[in-house]
Amino acid sequence: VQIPYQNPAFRLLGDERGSLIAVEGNKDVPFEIARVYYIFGTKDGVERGFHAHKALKQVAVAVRGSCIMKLDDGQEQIDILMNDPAKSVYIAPMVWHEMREFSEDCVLLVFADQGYDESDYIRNYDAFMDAVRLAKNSATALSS
Ligand code: T46
Repeated sequence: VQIPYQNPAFRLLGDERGSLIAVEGNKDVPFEIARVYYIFGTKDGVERGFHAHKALKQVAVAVRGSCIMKLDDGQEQIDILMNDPAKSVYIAPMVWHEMREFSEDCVLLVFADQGYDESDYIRNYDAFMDAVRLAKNSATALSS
């Protein structure tokens, strides 16, 4: 799979009291952290996401419970089971993503390198595929 989604596992700082994970920008995630948000209380059967970001870089982690994250770079698709607070997924720019099968207790924590900007979203799959093809064609033109 070519989609570069695997972030190294977060370092577990545990002792006899339990576990702790610290996340620092440019260290545990590959960017300076500008925004953190979390998704929780997702109703049964709900699917979320269904967009790509033009430039935003994000790292997501299910700190509690589980869900499935689908990543699609326009060529390949992969389903990732997110169920480990130490394992995160990198959502690169121009990767279409969908989340489904949220457990009732799922808390999906997301670190992002920029503030919220609706104009950075591509929420239409055909428009996403057009942008992927355009980027591929201009890369081919540049290399020839
Ligand atoms: C993403 C996936 C993983 C804000 O006002 N500020 C924010 O920082 C965010 C993230 C959302 N919003 C507003 C925009 C919508 O009116 O909250 C509402 C729900 O957002 P959305 O429908 O985009 O939620 P998801 O779960 O489909 O997508 C979210 C993030 O928006 C998105 O960037 O990559 O989680």
